[in-house]
Amino acid sequence: EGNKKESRGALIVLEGLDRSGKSSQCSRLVSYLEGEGLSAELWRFPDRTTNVGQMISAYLTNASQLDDHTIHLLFSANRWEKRSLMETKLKSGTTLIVDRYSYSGVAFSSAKGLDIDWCKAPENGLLAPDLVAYLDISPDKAAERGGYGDERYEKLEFQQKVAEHYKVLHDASWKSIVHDVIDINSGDNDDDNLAVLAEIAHKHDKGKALEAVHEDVLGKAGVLTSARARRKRAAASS
Ligand code: Z5A
Ligand code: MG
Repeated sequence: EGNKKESRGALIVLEGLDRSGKSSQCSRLVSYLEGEGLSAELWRFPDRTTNVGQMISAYLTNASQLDDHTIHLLFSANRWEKRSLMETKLKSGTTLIVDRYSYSGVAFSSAKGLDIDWCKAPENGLLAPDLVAYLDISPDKAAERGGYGDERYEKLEFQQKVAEHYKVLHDASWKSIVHDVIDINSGDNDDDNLAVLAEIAHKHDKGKALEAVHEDVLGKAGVLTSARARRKRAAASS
């Protein structure tokens, strides 16, 4: 029993604006963890392979129109349809590195003007991440990265609103997230930061029971201190 609990995988979520580098960092992290002999898988939301995912994809590519509430619930349903597989994988010891999760759900829909509590409600009961790392990039800088594609949300003005709403989430309920995760994305110290994320993956696979399903997924993020921040602290105290 005790052993089972100790060997569960960690649930690690990367969040951020379009082009913040989530997909790049997620796959680097998975390779890194595999290199350390850990079982790790890369997941992403939306998962466009399911029926619900195809409806989402059609909406994002402007092939269909949907009411804002409807698409919000579809994004959430897309996570719910994956919940039990997610739980099985984690309990069997696989660490999941997830590219976007509930935080995107709330930030994007509330950026359109939907009530934030209404947006959070359908996320209640999904599995709580052990860590949410927010890749903080300014919308302008993100836009410079090869320009946006032509999906529905890929416009500077809307990304600026989304950034504000991620910040609202952070201030209101993401208290435990440490901002300096950010420099995972800065180019320098990149490998250090991967190591920090990996360390958290290791720590959490021995940590709390997965049964600790969150009441409110938006209030239960883990803490990450980057290698750079730790060095800064060490330098200051010596
Ligand atoms: N959405 C929602 O509304 N509700 C929900 O519940 C969920 C999502 C889950 C589709 O998401 C849309 O769905 C998304 C949110 C909404 N809309 N927007 N915006 P998606 O996951 O399919 O799309 P995305 O992740 O936002 O787009 P992306 O372009 O894949 O971004 P990324 O994964 O963060 O970045 P990347 O692919 O790693 O890198 C982007 C480019 O930047 C690429 O050319 C890289 O080579 C470059 N890059 C990456 N890192 C760097 C660094 N460090 N320096 C320089 N250049 C870099
Ligand atoms: Mg991506």
